[in-house]
Amino acid sequence: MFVTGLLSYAAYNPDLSPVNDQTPDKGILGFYLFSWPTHPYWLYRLLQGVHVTLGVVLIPILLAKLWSVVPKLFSWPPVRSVSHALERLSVLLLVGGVLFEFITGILNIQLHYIFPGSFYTLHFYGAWVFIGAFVVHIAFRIPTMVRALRSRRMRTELRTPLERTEPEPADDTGLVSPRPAPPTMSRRGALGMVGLGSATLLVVTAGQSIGGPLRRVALLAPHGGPNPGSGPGGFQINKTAADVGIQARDIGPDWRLTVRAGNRQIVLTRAQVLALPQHGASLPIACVEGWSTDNQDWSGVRLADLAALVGLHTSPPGVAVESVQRGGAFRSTVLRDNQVRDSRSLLALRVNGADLTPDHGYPARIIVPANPGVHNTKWVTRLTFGGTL
Ligand code: HEM
Ligand SMILES: Nc1nc2c(c(=O)[nH]1)N[C@H]1C(S)=C(S)[C@@H](COP(=O)(O)O)O[C@H]1N2
Ligand SMILES: [Mo]
Repeated sequence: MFVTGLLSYAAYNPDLSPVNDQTPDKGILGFYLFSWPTHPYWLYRLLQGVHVTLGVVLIPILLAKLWSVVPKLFSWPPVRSVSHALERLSVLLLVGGVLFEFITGILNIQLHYIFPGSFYTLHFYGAWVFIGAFVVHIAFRIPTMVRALRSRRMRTELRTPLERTEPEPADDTGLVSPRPAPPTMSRRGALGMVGLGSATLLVVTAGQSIGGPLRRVALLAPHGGPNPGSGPGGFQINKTAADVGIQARDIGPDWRLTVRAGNRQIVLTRAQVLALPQHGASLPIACVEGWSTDNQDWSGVRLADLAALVGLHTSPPGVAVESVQRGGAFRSTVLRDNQVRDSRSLLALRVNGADLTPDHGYPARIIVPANPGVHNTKWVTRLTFGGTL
């Protein structure tokens, strides 16, 4: 979770802040090691699909794990010595951190996309708290873990029915009851229940990321599930034009595209943009919330060709993108030079053989391979090459 989470963070191109990443006071935690690539085009779809699907599938495992140590969490007296106090503190950060990450993550994918407001920042800092505490916890617990796993064989355990289920032998961990009641469930029953819970969550979630026939059973998916409509624009919509207050006149005949670099600027009507060389690219939309569309056939003008229109014929720089959308978090973004230079990176005018629908970003939208959906700005009106916002 931590690795795919940090990769999602890197995919925002956080160095292009303050537009792409508005995490306050991130300091050295806000590091990035590389420019986010455009190959393979499905990279972000895979990584963020794994982050969110794995997160959902881990819920029963997390709950079972917490249940198994519950007596320890409330042991009395809470602190016995300095080293005990430190260990308790690390457990507090570990359990608190993981619950916090799961709760914020699930709220985000189920209820609301809130960027760059508090979710993104809280989940980012929560991840660092969690991983710090996790590393400390593992370092202290590895010997116990190895001993416990070596003490019995998985195969034997799975063959033991309820009537032959014995309590744990007494030990000094404080987790074994001194006066165990008769078992009500075998260990295999407990494992099976958790496994079945996870498998069920996998089935009702994974389709939003994997697509294909699995989409039909993605019942827990608020966006990536079945019934995204029909026709050329019949794929998932994150925010509709109405949701974000796009008015008919913003995207009607008066719409213009402004392309700038330094003090060069050109202004084009949609017909003029359509008269430029049109290129196709088959690419998905992969939202940071983990859902994604199957590949769609986009067509439009290459970002590199638009850079050339304002004099940047070789090695174009990055581009600041602005939408007609007035308020809200999605108004603008910055794409980096490697994204502009990829020949599949388009200012798309059409999808699946028809004009974009208003909800998919008509008159023009960004589509860039391996780009998080959030950076594929809809209703684009201005591109500033080499510019920041
Ligand atoms: C220990 C558990 C977890 C860790 C360490 C973790 C870590 C991270 C990190 C570092 C990021 C990138 C920074 C950010 O965007 O804020 C991230 C993003 C994200 N995580 Fe998690 N995460 C965890 C659990 C979850 C769970 C359970 C879910 C939901 C099922 C989830 C959903 C998300 C989403 C939707 C994003 C993208 C947010 C955005 O870019 O706006 N995470 N995660
Ligand atoms: N202007 C603008 N562009 C936007 C958004 C938005 O709300 N406003 N949503 C973004 C997000 S989060 C995603 S996932 C994609 C979704 O594109 P779609 O609705 O065409 O599937 O558009 C992106 N571009
Ligand atoms: Mo998104």
